[in-house]
Amino acid sequence: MTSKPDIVVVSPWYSAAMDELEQAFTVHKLWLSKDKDALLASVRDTCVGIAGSSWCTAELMDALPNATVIAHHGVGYDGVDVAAATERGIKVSNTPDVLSDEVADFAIALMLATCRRIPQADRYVREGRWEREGDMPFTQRVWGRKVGILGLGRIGQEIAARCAAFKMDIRYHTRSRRDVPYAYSSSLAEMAKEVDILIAIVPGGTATKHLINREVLDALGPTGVLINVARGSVVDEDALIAALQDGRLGAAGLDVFADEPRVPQALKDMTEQVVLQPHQASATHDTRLAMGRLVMENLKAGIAGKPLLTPVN
Ligand code: A2R
Repeated sequence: MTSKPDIVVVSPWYSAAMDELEQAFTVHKLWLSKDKDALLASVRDTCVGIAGSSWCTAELMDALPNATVIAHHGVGYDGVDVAAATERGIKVSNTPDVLSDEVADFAIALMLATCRRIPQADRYVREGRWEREGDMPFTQRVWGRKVGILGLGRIGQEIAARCAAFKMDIRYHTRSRRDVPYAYSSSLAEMAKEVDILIAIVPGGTATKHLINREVLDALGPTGVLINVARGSVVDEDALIAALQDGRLGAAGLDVFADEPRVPQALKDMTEQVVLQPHQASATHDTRLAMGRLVMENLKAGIAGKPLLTPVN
């Protein structure tokens, strides 16, 4: 029996997909290791691939000099030092497309939950307030309203298609205009001024850090709703908290945060105007299995010296 290639996995993903990975590779689990340096030293010469769902630094690459591929689990790869990988001749992949519909579904779910106050209404029933106090206060309409989408890539376009089914008036902001039947805004703040709901679905990283700042939040205004399914770094979280506390922003539905899994207490305390989710937009059985399998296929291709299925660099 030929031995299976050694790979190092930085952080885990869907367990059924991890099981399949272990059938194809000898998987060294860095996140479980008490002595990470010793683990890395033990596979320094034999490790041919790196995979993970969170980070990959130049230091890790240097500790595993025979790795030819870094297969990232997730479409956003802001935790991976791609420039360092490219410098070292290491190929990098991510998992686009297979999660686009799932994340788009979730963005719509979060928009509905936030505007129609579904978690709050659930609590209203459970806490006996319906019986004691009568009907709960009215909520905000979603269908037919103006929505602005920050980022109109693979996922953004799926969100837009779903918003169209809700008869919404759709605008978008990206750096370059697209050939789509939606109104383009060259300025994010201008778009925020025009819309009722702003949905963020751009990549993370320095280029998009704090794109949604105080100016944008104020433009969205006291009845405006922010939905973030992009990255926590895209929103200035302090400015968001202040805007919500001051009533300068109406409500927010957040699946991502600046320092996950830690969420500021101020956001947790705002039970009426904020809906919080634990970064779960793509987290269904089917989609996580598809993402895990794509990681595995990229690893196999990279190790065999073939082109990656979904290359980043
Ligand atoms: O700016 P463009 O024309 O390259 O459009 C991209 C847009 N985008 C930006 N828009 C405004 N300001 C920026 N600095 C900026 N940087 C990028 O985001 C494009 O329309 C969109 C990204 O689309 P895709 O690359 O197809 O990404 P996908 O698969 O839709 O995923 C988006 C992100 C992931 O990176 C995760 O962070 C998150 O959704 O789950």
